[in-house]
Amino acid sequence: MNKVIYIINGPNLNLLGQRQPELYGHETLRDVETKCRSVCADGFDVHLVQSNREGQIVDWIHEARQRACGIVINPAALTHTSVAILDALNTFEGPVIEVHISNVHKRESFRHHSFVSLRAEAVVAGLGLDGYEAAVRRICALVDRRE
Ligand code: CA2
Repeated sequence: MNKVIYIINGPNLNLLGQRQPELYGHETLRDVETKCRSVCADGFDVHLVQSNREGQIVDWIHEARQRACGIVINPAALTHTSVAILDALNTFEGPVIEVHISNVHKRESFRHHSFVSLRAEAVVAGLGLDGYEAAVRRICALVDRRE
């Protein structure tokens, strides 16, 4: 059976490819899912989801506890505010990697703090959409190493 990596995306990321391409690129989340699937190691698959609601993201993290071997998460603005997402991630046993499309450290100071970083094995910021692929490759390596 395939080992599934959940790729969870937060508020406004459904607009990828439609607005602010200078900051967030020209590709859509579906493009991200296809590219991530193509870089998975043998025996792995990805499941990409997006919501504008914090509670839905918490629910998907709970679902991942049973169904996923790792989580790649871009919580978007909730990165900087959500203790609920951090608490949910702390109940997940596999590796977690936090992704930001933009370099949050080059932006406003309120984007410099992340609750999710307290749980993440790694943080990728500023690689554009390539950051998702880097995170998926790393999760595959970490999961294979743990087995
Ligand atoms: O750089 C990132 O990936 C962010 O997580 C993006 C968030 C921002 O609040 C974080 O500080 C950094 C914003 C997501 C907005 O997504 C859009 C996508 C396309 C067009 C407009 C917004």
